[in-house]
Amino acid sequence: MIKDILKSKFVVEICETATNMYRLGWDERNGGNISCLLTEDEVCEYLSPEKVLRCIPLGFDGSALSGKALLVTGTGKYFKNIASDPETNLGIIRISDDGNNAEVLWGFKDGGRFTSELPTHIMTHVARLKVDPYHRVVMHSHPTNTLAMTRVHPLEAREFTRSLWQTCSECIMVFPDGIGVLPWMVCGTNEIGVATADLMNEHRLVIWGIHGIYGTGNSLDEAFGLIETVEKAAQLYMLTAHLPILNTITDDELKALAESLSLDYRKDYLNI
Ligand code: 2HA
Ligand code: ZN
Repeated sequence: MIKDILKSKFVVEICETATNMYRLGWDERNGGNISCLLTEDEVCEYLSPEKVLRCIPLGFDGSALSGKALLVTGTGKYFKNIASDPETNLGIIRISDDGNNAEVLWGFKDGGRFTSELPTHIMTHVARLKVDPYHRVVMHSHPTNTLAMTRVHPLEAREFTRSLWQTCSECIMVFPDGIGVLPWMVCGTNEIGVATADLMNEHRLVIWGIHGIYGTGNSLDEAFGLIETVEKAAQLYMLTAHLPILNTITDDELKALAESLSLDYRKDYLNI
C-alpha cells in the first residue's frame, strides 16, 4: 500500500521549515532553496520507484550521487507558497545511473524543475557525506543581518567566525567548526558549487558574500538551527558594530567554554 506523500514526515517538515524561513524574512520572492536526501525506504513508502515522470538534464556530473533520491525546492518558486501547494513548488528527483539526469519521481506539477542552485546542493551533499555519513540536508537562504554583515565585515572565514563567536556564548557551541566564507560570485553555476563544496569539507556553514548562506545537517532542524544561530549573532553584531564595544568574550574565555563542553573546535581561529 502506497501512502499519501503529502502526509510524509519529510514533506510536512519541509513545508513547516520553508514557512518559518519566509516568516523570518530570510526568503523573499523566490530566494532560497532546500534539498534533502531521502532513503530508499522513504521513497518506496510513498512512490513507485520505477515510475519516472520525466527526465531533466543536470548540466553537471552528478554520478557521485547516482541512484540517490532528493526532495528539492523548485526554481523560481516562492517559499511563501510551498506549504499551500507542495506538489507544484517541490519535487523528488533521483540522480540517474550515468549521473547526467534528474529523474522526476514526484512534484514539479506545473512542468517546473529543480532549483538553479542544484550544482551547489549536489556537490555539497557529496562533500558532507564524506565527513558525516548521517548528513542529509542542504539549505540556502538570504537572512537579512547575515547579508548586512557581509557588506561591512571582511569576507574572511577566520575573522568572520571570530566576530560571530564574540557576540554570544551560543555561537562557539553551535558552530565550533566555524563558517566558510566565499567572496561574491555569480550564483547558479558549477563554479560556485565547486568553491562551496570545497569549504564544506571543513565547515557545515558557508557564507556567500552579499548573497546568502548555506547550512547543512542531519535534519532540516539542524540545518535551520545553524543558520538561525548565525543570523542571531549577525543581528547582535550589526546592532553593536558602530558602538564602542566595552565587553566581549575573550579568546581565553572562548577556549574555556569550548573545553568545558569538550568541543572539537577550530583552535586555529583563536589567538592563543
Ligand atoms: O533560488 O536563492 O541563489 C534563488 C536563490 C538563488
Ligand atoms: Zn540565493
